Amino acid sequence: MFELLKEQPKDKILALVQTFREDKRPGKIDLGVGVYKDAEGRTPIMRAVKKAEQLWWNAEETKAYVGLAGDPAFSDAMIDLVLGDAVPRDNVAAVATPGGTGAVRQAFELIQMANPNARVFVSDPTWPNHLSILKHLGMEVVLYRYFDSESGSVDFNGMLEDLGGMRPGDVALLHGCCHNPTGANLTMPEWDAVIALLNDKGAVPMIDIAYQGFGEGLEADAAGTRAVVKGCPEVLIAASCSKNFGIYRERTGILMAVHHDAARKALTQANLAHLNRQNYSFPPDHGARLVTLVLGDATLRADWEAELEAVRQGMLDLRTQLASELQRLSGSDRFGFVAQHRGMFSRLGLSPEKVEELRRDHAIYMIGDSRINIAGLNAQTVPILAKAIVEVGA
Ligand code: PLP
Ligand code: TYF
Repeated sequence: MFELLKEQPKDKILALVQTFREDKRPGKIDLGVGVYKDAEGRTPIMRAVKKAEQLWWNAEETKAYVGLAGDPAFSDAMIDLVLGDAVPRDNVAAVATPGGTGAVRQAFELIQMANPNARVFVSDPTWPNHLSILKHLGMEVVLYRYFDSESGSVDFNGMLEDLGGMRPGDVALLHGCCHNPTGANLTMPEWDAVIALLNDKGAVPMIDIAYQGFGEGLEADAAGTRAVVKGCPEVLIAASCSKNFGIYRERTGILMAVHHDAARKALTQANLAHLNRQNYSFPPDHGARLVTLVLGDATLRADWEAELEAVRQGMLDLRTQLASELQRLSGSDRFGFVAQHRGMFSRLGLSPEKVEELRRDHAIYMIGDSRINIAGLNAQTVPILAKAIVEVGA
């Protein structure tokens, strides 16, 4: 049987992690995978998370199963974090999932169960796993224009034009904030225009929010999602705790399904639990527990928010420094968008050949589409990157 298996396409982001590890050159710079790193290149356990872990080590009395949906207290805390008071709690069905990826996967499966004819409209470009999971599930994908690589900003006219082709019941996958891979995001008036268009078309928004707190701040980063929830009758939201709590390997995420009408919620909730049961029964608990503890304790929460804010500010400073260094060395404003982008990523708009040259001649690793992870830089490596970009003539 096994001989019938076919080779599968590699995850280019994870493949780059391996190539970087094998590179023996001192001073090599990793701007690849989207993992936060501090100025020393470490991915620290956040203080409040560590504290919650210590508290829980003492308090935990059993490892017996939780429920199929995970602990309802986790759902309550996350719904509050992501949606605030945009919608009554009673209108939201939710299940814990293994990471944001688990939530994305369950959302696509739910769409397929509800409406096998739904097409999923996906930004061009998007996180590669969106496309590979949709392909794996055999779902129809339609790309919508999103990024203008000349200006480094959102091609909003193109986006609206392409979303204009949606049919009732189609799904529009939107990044809640900190678009991966481009770093270019919608303004509030643009969110409002998308909401109006989706309602006009009878299409359903699905929001993937994996970087809340990394862009403009916890509240501002959720503003687009909250506007959608207020403005559209039905919304799916896949949220990840990997980045903003720094608990990548604990696999912590949540899928929310927002209803206009609370009476409809029970059926969706039962379907979400059913989906969890078919795929892995119970979602992981440890990371969800830490998140619940941190969000539920005023002191831990304040410390977490402060540390997250420092992380965000650090990335903003690196953006400003990189944009001005590129301006200084190239004498042009071409890369000014780096300071306007938000989140961990910016797509620089370099050709694959230039990306390869940077790797070969300068030991600087970025994804082939010229996406950089800003957090892979520090004050010392920003000038090195800027000089190399100018040197390869990008
Ligand atoms: N969605 C996007 C756009 C992402 O960049 C990520 C990244 O890690 C995720 C979802 C989910 O991550 P995880 O499954 O590690 O929570
Ligand atoms: O885009 C990124 O780099 C992050 C991390 O299969 C990631 O989202 C990368 C690849 C992958 C899962 C997560």
